[in-house]
Amino acid sequence: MMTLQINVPDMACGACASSITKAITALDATATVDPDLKTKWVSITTQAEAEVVKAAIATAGYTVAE
Ligand SMILES: [Cu+2]
Repeated sequence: MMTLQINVPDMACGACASSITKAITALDATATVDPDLKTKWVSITTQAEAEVVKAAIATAGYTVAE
């Protein structure tokens, strides 16, 4: 397991946070996802690769900041 910090600037509300959380738990059911709406950073503890997690967030319709 490792903890990723991913910046998602267009995560605007609880529904966004929920969509992002679902997208990540869909690829790793054991993942812990902690979205912070104020800072727009998502803290994710997961076995999945960072690039795979970022791709899942993008597929859910959100832009991942580099
Ligand atoms: Cu939203």
